[in-house]
Amino acid sequence: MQEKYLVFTGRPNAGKSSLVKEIAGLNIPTGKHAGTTRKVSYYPLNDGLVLVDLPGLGKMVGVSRKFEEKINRQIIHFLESNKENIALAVAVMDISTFLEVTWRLEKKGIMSVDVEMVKFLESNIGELPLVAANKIDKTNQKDLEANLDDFMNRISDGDPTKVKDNVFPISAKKGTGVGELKAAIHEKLVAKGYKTPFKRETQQQ
Ligand SMILES: Nc1nc2c(ncn2[C@@H]2O[C@H](COP(=O)(O)OP(=O)(O)OP(=O)(O)O)[C@@H](O)[C@H]2O)c(=O)[nH]1
Ligand SMILES: [Mg+2]
Repeated sequence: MQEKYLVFTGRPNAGKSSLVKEIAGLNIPTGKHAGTTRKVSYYPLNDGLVLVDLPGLGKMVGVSRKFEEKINRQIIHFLESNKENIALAVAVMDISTFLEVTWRLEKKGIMSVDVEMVKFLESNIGELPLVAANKIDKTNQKDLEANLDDFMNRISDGDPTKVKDNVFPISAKKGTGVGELKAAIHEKLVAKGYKTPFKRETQQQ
């Protein structure tokens, strides 16, 4: 039977692997520098579902430009060739630096990779992904709200009410909000027929 995927996407260093660790209780490598996860990594869950921790899409530290491009192509290839097999996508982003990074890129005429990723997943898979707005512990409430508002405006083309239920402010490091996100992932998967995706006995350690 064709495997189905619960996939975690995002820029390098966004906190994808840290979140996967928290959500699925897996002991996998995380790191200070962008580019820790260097291959598409598969972790079987229950019900024929496989969790996929992707490398980061974008600039990595400590690898050649050629290797970085190869990995970036692999990520896009995985997402495009598996669009029928992706049960659910979770786009992980660093919300604490969102506006700062977005403005810097805009000056160079480049669109935010986080916004682009959400839009790409939405059109590729046919539904809005869940979004883990991570690293809220690194920002204050006022900046967090400004960053979240701006991000939600951008991914919804100016109608944030359409997307707000999909966006979860979290700290993978401290655990804040992770329970709510996990519950939302669980609920979406159950609605798609995966009854006990996170059941522990069949999980890889
Ligand atoms: N302050 C803070 N740091 C975090 C949080 N989540 C992850 N980090 C840190 O961010 C760094 C990157 O975390 P990873 O989980 O390796 O990120 P990743 O997205 O898997 O990165 P790549 O595999 O390189 O694409 C590590 O130093 C983590 O400890 C968070 O919520 N708050
Ligand atoms: Mg990683």
